[in-house]
Amino acid sequence: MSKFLATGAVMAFLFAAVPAHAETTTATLTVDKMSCVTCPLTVRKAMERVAGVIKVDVDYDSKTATVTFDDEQTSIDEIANASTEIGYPATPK
Ligand SMILES: [Cu+2]
Repeated sequence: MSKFLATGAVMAFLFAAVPAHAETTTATLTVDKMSCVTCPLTVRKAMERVAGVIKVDVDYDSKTATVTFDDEQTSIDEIANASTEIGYPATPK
């Protein structure tokens, strides 16, 4: 019995040590009002501040942002809002 409990405790510890598998989603947004080459940096910083965002690539030429995020922590709409709030209206493609 005590051996069973000890094994259970070890198993629980091992499971707790392994991070829960997070689902990630990659989505593209259209970003308006970018008027110079430093605008994408501003947009990227704003999007990266959203909790759950893993990776942001903003392309000035195509006026798009490609965002990878944990969809249990945030959503594409929240990320779009972060950009819209700083003056660059973003729309999920
Ligand atoms: Cu600019």
